[in-house]
Amino acid sequence: MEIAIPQKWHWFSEARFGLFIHWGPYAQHGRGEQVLMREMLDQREYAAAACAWNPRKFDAREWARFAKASGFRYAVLTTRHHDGFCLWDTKTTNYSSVAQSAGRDLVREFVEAFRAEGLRIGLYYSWNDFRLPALFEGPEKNPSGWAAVRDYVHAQVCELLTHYGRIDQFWFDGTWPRNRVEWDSAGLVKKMRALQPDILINNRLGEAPGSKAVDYMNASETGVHETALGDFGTPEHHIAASPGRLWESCQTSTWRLWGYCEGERWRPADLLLDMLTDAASQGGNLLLNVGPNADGEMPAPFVERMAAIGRWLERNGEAIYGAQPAGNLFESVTWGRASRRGNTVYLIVRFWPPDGKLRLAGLETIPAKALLMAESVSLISTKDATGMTLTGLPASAPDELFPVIQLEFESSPRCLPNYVPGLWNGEPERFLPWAKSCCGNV
Ligand code: FHN
Repeated sequence: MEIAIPQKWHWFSEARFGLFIHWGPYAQHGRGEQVLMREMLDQREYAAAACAWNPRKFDAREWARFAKASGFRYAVLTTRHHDGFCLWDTKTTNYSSVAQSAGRDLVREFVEAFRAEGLRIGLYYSWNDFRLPALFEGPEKNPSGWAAVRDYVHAQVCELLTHYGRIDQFWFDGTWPRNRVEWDSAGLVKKMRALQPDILINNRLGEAPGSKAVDYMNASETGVHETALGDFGTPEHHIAASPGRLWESCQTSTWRLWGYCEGERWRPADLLLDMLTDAASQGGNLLLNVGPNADGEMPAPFVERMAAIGRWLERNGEAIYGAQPAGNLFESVTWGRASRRGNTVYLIVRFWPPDGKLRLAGLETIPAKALLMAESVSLISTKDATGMTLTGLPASAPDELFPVIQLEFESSPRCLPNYVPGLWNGEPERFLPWAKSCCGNV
C-alpha cells in the first residue's frame, strides 16, 4: 500500500537508490570509521594524523560521474563522523579539512559536483565527538561543558544548512550516550526546517529520556517512536519497512564497517542488487555504502560491482525507481521478488527456471502483456485453478544479474481468495482443501 508522501519528498521515493560515503582521516588507518574509539587510539596521535591528511587524488566530479553511471539518484557524505574531524569550512573549530593540510572544503566540492550531475544531496552528521569529555560526562556532571557541546553541534548543523545551497537530506547519527532532550533535538530540527523547509531529516535524533537506546542494527520501527521527530526510518544492516512512513535501509558493500578497510572482503554484485530489489519491493530505499581510501579513490572492487549494477539499472530501472510493493500478489513466489508501478508488475527473477516456465501461484488476473525486458521477448500466460504459468522463457537467464519480466494488466491485478490475506495471515482453515488433497493423516 502506497503511503501518502508530501510532494516535496516525492524525489526520495522515486530515487530508491542512494550512495552512502563514509570518508575522513580515519581512512588513513585502513580499519574502518570507528578505529579511534574501537582501538582507543592515542587522541593526540590520531589528531596529528588527521590534521596531516591530504587526499591529493580526490576528484568530486569523478565520484559524481561514477555515482550517476552506477544508477544512484542521491548521495550522502559524512561531513563529520564520531572522530570530530570536519570536512567543511566550519568557524566552530580548526579541526577541519579547510584549516589543516588538505586546505579544501571537501563538502563544497562534493555538493557542487553531485548537484551538477543531477543527484540529490544528503549530508551525514554525527552528534558524537569522541574527543569531548563532556559528551561522556553529560549535563548532570558537567553542565557548562555539556551546554558547550550541545551548542557546538547546533552551530555546525546550521553552518551545513546555510552555506551549501539546497540540502535534500540530513542524516544524523551517533546520539549515544545522550538523549533527545539533552541534545535539544526538537529545537535543532526547528532551526533546520527554518533554514531548509523541504529537507528530509532521518530518525536518529535521540531517544526519550530513560528509554533504551534503539539498536539500529536490529531495530525496525513498529510503533510511534520518539524518533517520530524525524521524517524517515533508518534500518541498518537489514531491510524492514517502517509502517506508514518513508524509510531507507543503510547497508555496507563490504563485511560490516563503513569506512575504508585495507584488504577487506566485498559482497558480490548479486547480493548488493538483491538488497536494492528487496528494499524497492517493500516500498523503501537502499543507501549503499562505500568507504573511499585516504587518497580519495573509490575502491576498485566497488567500482567493478557498481558497473554491473549500473548496467542492470539501465535496462531494468523502471522495476526499481519509484516502484511500490506488489503486495500479496506474489508473496508466494519462490523464484525472486516483485515490484509494482500502477497496473504494471515487475518480476525480478533471482534463479532462472530450466524448463522455460515460471509459476505465478495465486495470481488470478491474466496479464494483457508479459515481456522479458532484457530481450523484449513476449511470453505466454496460461491460467489454471491455483494460479498462472508463464511459458516461452529462454532456456538460460538472459541477464548477468536478475532478469526482469514485465506484466501489464488492464486493471488492478488480483490474487485468488486463498492468497488475499497473504501467505502467513488469515484463517489457516483456508488451506484445508489443499491439505486434505494429501494423505490426510500422519
Ligand atoms: O557508529 C556509526 C557507524 O560508524 C556508521 O556511521 C553507521 C552508519 O549507519 N552508523 C553508526 C552505527 O549505527
